Amino acid sequence: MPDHDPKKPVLLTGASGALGRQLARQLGEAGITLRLTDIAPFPDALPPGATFTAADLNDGVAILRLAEGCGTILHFGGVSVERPFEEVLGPNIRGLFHIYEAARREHARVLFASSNHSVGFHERTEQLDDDCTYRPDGYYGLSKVYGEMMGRLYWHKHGVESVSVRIGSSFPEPVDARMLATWFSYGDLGRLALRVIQTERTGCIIVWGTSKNTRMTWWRRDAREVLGWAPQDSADTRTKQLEGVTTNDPVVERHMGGAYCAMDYTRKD
Ligand code: 15L
Repeated sequence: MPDHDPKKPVLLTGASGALGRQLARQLGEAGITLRLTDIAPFPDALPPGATFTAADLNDGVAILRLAEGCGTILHFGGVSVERPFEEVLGPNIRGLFHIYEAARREHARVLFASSNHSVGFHERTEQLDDDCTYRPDGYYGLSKVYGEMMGRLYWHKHGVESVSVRIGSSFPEPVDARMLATWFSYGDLGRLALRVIQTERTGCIIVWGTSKNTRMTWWRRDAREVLGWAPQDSADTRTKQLEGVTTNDPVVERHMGGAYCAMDYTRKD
């Protein structure tokens, strides 16, 4: 397997989304050469040395071309909330295959933006490690399980390295009681992405994407020491203001995935 080269360009998919824009800014400031792509136009000024090319994840040839010469692919593209199956299928299932095929051809590493919704139906009283049972809470969460599994397939069969980050809630600030556990600051996300680019060898690993939230913890062991990364920010400072910000839906409040679990929920017992 060729050595990972952190100086090669980095392909960032989903660059025009909320997290993509944050990463473009932070990684641009860190001197990373970025190749940005999204189906939607990039709304900000391009970071120095960066290029933007509009592309659909369904277009395998476009993705292969974009990845040419890249050492890392930060995959934040695709459907990022619960949607009907047919809408998830193209970008998140076929598109993910295109990303991993490109990584295989370029011997590139993948950061896969996975989600807490891959394990959303676990109850909030549990403490999960990275090897816990998958419990997707919708078609979106199911596509994240598939993405993590795709990483394993390409690792065992082709030696493609990947870091699946099970992102909690990455927003400017925590806004409700659930986010006292799930909040992931933009700064912690950016520093994690930088370590994924710079680490010599990662293998195929999973990291919980949350800040240093100690007031409420659902997620424990993972492979972060491989990256030498630890979160610095915390939702703890907002505990008093947010602990009462809950819903009156027992399905939402019982499960880690919150509102996603309650969408189209028809179980009676
Ligand atoms: C996600 O995976 C979504 O992309 C984001 O919009 C939030 O809903 C987040 O999960 C969350 O669970 O808070």
